[in-house]
Amino acid sequence: MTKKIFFLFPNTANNPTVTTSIPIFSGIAKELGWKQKYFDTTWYQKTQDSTEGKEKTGGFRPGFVKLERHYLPKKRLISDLQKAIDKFSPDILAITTMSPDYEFLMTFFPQIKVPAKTITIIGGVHVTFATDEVVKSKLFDIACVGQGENTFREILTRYEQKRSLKNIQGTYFINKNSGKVIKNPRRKMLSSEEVWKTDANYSLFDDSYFTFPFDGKMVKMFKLEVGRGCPFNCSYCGNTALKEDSAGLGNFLYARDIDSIFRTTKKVIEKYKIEMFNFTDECFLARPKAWLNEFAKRWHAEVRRPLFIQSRPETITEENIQLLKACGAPFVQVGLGVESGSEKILHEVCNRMMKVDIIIKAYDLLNKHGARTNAYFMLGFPHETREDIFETIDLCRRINADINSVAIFQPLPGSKLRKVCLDEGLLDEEEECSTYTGGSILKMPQISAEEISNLFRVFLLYAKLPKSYYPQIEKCEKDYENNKELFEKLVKLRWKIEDKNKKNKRKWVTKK
Ligand code: B12
Ligand code: SF4
Repeated sequence: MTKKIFFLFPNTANNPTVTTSIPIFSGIAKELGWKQKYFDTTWYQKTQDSTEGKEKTGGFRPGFVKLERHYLPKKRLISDLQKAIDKFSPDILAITTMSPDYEFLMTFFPQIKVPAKTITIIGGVHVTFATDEVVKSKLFDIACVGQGENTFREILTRYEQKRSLKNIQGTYFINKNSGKVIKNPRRKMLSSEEVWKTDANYSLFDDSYFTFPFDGKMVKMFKLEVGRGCPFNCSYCGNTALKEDSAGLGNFLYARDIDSIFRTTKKVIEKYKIEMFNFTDECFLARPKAWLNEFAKRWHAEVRRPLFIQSRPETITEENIQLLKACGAPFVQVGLGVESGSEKILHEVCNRMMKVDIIIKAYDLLNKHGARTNAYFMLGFPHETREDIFETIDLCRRINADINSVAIFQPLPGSKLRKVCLDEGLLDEEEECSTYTGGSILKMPQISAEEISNLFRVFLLYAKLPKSYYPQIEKCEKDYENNKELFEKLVKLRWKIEDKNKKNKRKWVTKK
């Protein structure tokens, strides 16, 4: 009989997300002839909506949320999921989670009655970072630690062959009744050739998963994996922890095989009429030069659609900008992690080892060439003071990026900075992380969580309006309840200034 697999993604965001892993696993299941069903929590309203949060702070344009769809009430989630599982009656239930997703999963999954015959397997970075916590829940039969491609294939193959699932490398096997756990040895990391060997299957996802608001209209956009891993070691980032986790097991940095990139782009352009590509690679320009040149040549010849990339400020050089131009895309949006304008925070807390000067130079160069720019800022770091935050605000004003994303620091499981927070008594182990717009969960002597949230709300007003507005902004910061009208007036003014600013920017001229 055909075997059946049910994929579950407890998406914490109120916008459509295709995880990188599920299409890969779906491709493997398809190859092995399994029937598949997909369920995610995207369309159920969450308690915290970071999109709305960003609109309120002027991070997104007013009206952005209205462009999005209508959501189902959260209370329907349990009954809908239960019905879907009962109807499909899967042999395997496979769940993927990052830490916020896992916390969300725990708000509803314990109430789901999984059929007795179904094997529940869970993986994702949260499982790698917090394996013991996942195992202790006694909700899963198998926890996958680290990369999952070969582990997943082996689980499905053994299941079909009616072989034991107890001793598969890269997994913890859990007896849900007794709580007894078999900790199997880790699996070697995949070679570059192996990573993209599987033909990822996107057929579980309809058009709505690729439709996003962009510049006031809806566009078809595809998140494309072109590399994995990052060579840097920032203390707040999961990449640093994953690198350490893979030590001694093999490769950690991957540049995707170029042929497989173009096979995927062709496929999705045809199937979903994709207009723009957003690379999931966090440091695109750190890939090897020869690879980047070959990529640019082929993008120009075969795709030539707009590109969204992320990189590090140090990688923004005249040479790399020419390389981006050589892709022939009508525009390129470059997102850089800025995080802080305080070198104390960048060096001593974030381990970013970067001078503020380098950040300024990177944006000046991108602005000169007319690239679209995105800047990511964070506030609420351990040891950060109000003065440090104002250094970040000043930097935001100086670099003049088109899009500014502001977040509140969260001590995510796996990150080095979480350990620092715990060691220094700034964090209660049981405290759950919030979304990046939700608020600080640290207890710090020099600044309160309330002050961080207040500064977060008005960050972009301080950064974008003339300094003569500071007394008015400060009123909104310190007494928002009694100054909501003023706040809205200032947000509108901010957008007016941004629009004028945009017109003055130079155009991105591509290579013909
Ligand atoms: C691309 C990316 C995204 C994409 C896609 C996310 C996704 N779910 O695929 C987007 C932009 C949507 C995203 C969003 C967020 N992200 Co993100 N993201 C990444 C990034 C750069 C790469 C992830 C990736 O695609 N890796 C390749 C895939 C194949 O790996 P993988 O997902 O880990 O899966 C492998 C294994 O974990 C395992 N596995 C996974 N699931 C399963 C399931 C089973 C059953 C099995 C057997 C195995 C298995 O096998 C897979 C193949 O090897 C990572 C950094 C990193 N290096 O991980 C951050 C990262 C995962 N993101 C992170 C965060 C915090 C977020 C957000 C919460 C941030 C926010 N703004 O709120 C949101 C979450 C939104 C949501 N929808 O839930 C953190 C997570 C830290 C943590 N402790 O959880 C990371 C580590 C970066 C960081 N700053 O530290 N993200
Ligand atoms: S450069 Fe970015 S992706 Fe790399 S370790 Fe630092 S924060 Fe993480």
